[in-house]
Amino acid sequence: MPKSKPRNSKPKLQNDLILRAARGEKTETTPVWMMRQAGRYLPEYQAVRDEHSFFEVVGTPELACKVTLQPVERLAVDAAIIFSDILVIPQALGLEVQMVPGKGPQFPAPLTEPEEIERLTRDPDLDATLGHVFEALALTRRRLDGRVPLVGFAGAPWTLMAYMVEGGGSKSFRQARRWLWAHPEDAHALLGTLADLIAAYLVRQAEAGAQVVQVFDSHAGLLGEKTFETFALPYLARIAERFKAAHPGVPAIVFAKGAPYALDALADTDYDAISLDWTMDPQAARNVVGGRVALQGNLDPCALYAPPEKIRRRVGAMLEAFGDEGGHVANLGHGMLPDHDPRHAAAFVDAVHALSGRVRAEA
Ligand code: 1CP
Repeated sequence: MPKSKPRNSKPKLQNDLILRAARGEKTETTPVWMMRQAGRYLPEYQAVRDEHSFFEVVGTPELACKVTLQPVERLAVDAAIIFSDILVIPQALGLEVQMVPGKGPQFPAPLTEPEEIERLTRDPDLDATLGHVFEALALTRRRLDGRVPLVGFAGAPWTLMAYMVEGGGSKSFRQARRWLWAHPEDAHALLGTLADLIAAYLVRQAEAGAQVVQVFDSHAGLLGEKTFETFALPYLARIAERFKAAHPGVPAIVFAKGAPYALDALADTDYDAISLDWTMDPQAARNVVGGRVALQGNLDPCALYAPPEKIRRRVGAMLEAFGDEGGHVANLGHGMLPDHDPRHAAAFVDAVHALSGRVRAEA
């Protein structure tokens, strides 16, 4: 039985590998977690989803906490990531988002034209709209009891704008990209509103208990170098600057998927680490960023369809490519997929632990 503690005491962190690696330090072993590590590939997550809708889980701290802990308990990953979604920010701005089974998120009334920006709630009260996320973070931090750090996150301005204008997932996000050329000033106004809110949201997440934060620019790769520099980079930089000014000791990670051309500029922002997708070569990335930032990633999520022995070999190659100078957080190059086998996720985590020098403690 755990000893009882005074209600507000902060339990000591027993595993701070990810905090140190994200700051660029050399660690005894390489920390590992997976984007979308809580989700449909886990039967225990499916069991919760059989009883509750997606946004019910996100909106109920007890349930969000429960599914956040599932991969920590099953897989012994080195970080928990709070169960939520990037689309809670558009919701806080007053847009309705529905999770349609088999289709993903859908906005019944997207921002089809710039005049509709006026429909958004300016300056929403974060505690009133997203208080459930802060409560989930505080609860999860207590239940983790210092086992591993808790990661908070938000979507990046461009990625959120892409969903808000397009109305849902899309291959090309043509409507959202149309805005950048047809209505650049309105696009900048929307991106600025999003950046201010996201920065404030991440600051509050750290106050509530997040010990690392990650900004997901999942659709950065749709932009191209110049467009990224104009419509994504300044807003990503603003978020990091505000966040680090408020929480200098909390590592901030940025994931600009599909945008290798962004590495050099991102390394000059205030992010501590850059997450690489699986198409990026770790050594080439290291050559570009030098010692300016730590790196995270980057096994192809589809490599988890290979047999466990092959996963282990690929993990070995990945660790070698990132080198042994430290400053590496192992992860996938994008999220877990719904038909992944949880045993293969375990093979990935165990291989990082074993091959980077640690013998996994027997459960
Ligand atoms: O039915 C279900 O259970 C819905 C599946 C699901 C899950 C498990 C969605 C819908 N969101 C999530 C959780 C989620 N989303 C997390 C949880 C924490 C974790 O374990 O990692 C995180 C970090 C996200 C972030 C997120 N949502 C991103 C960025 C990361 C990425 O994968 O690129 C994006 C783009 C979204 C939007 C979204 N939410 C859900 C879906 C299916 C999508 C993608 C839609 C699309 O573009 O087609």
